[in-house]
Amino acid sequence: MSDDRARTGDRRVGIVVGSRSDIAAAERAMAVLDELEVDSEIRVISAHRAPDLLARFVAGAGDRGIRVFIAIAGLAAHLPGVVASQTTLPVIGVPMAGGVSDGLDALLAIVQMPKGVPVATVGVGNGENAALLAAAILAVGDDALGARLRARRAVQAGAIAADPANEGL
Ligand code: RP5
Repeated sequence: MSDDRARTGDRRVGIVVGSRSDIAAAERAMAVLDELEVDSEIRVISAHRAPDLLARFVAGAGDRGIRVFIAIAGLAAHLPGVVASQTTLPVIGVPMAGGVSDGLDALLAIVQMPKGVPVATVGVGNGENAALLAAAILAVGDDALGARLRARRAVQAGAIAADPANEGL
């Protein structure tokens, strides 16, 4: 984080996990955001065990500069929907593995938000894609960030082109 942003406390992405057991996915998301020079914060707040704290987190997020949420949860995985119910900022849900069908339960819970309150959904455990989608949303109003995203794509494509299996293509 730059000194300026540290001073203003401007965290553009709010990452929240339903349990400490989900923290690795949050850290993967934060690492991608760091790489793209997007500030973020990680909070550990269960939607059902600490609903008042979650409401305070969402209500105060705008003042901390948060413009996009990433909400990560397993099992009933209601956290992303509960966050989305309290804000019109974009919410990206990350379902976590575990439960009766090892993440399919959480995936369906998040992707099947009833109409009226949307949650964007990425793959099970895919904190990286949640971060990239959050950055893409922010890049709509930030050309420099858009350029960093394009550069990252170019690096990815270059690495695949450089695979010895692709010699001559
Ligand atoms: C959800 O239940 C959490 O998001 C976590 O994925 C799952 C299990 O939570 P713990 O029992 O580990 O706290 O609320």
